[in-house]
Amino acid sequence: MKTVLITGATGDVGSHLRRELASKYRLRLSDRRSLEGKTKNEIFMKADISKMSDALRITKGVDAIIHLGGYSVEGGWGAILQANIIGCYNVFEAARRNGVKRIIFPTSNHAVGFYRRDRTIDHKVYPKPDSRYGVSKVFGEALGSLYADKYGMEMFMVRIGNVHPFPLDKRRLSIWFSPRDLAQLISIGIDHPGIKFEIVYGVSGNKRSWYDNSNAVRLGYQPQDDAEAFAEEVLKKEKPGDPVAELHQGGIFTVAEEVPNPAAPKKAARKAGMRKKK
Ligand code: 15L
Repeated sequence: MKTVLITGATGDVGSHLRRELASKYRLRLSDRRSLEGKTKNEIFMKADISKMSDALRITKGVDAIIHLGGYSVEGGWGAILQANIIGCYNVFEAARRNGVKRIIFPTSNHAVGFYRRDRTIDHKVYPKPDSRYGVSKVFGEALGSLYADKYGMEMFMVRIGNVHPFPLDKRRLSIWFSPRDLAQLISIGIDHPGIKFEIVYGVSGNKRSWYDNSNAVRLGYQPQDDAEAFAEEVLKKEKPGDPVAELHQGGIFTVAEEVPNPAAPKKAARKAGMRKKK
């Protein structure tokens, strides 16, 4: 059985993955926050991945890494820098030094969020980040590309839409990713032989998708769910949103601004740490 490290394991996506992958892999979980209620197939290592020494400690001896740890929404630059730029570099570099070849990097729809909703995009489009958060995800994709080409590492980049048991609103009808489809695609990332550097979209088989996800299908992905089953219910509750946000795939992230309160960036940076936040 492979040993798989999940960073940022106490967050939403980490919690879904723990439940879905528990019987397939030996899970090593890591986060800055403490973890409650681990199962017998899991071990937990508390770590702050903005420190290289911690990144080296948690990546030692694993077969693959799912690097969820980081700031998971738009935020002030200080928080994004620590968690998503420095933290990501430390984990990739620690993996290299420890001889771990395979990394599954959950990038985001926000790496391409400034594409308009009337366009279907595939895995080859040039990034169009919609936020500092989106830029940090493009950084992770670029770092993955460098480590694949330069060091022969195996990088599986999943541009995740929104993971939730059901789609939350109209925008998410196009980018919804059910927990079981998430588990299937991440397992492909862990087990598919011969990965060098791949970008796929982490979405279910949604009728309203903005993505041509043929690269994921080529690698064996067969989504089981489609947000359309929830469309009527979701659209009934939908209220008119910001018209600029609604033009772009990233939605509200395309109009979000730096927190104006001068006290906020410090607080945000302190709060953000390495944890996976909704
Ligand atoms: C993301 O990348 C975030 O991690 C998640 O919290 C949601 O905001 C999601 O995108 C989304 O676009 O709905």
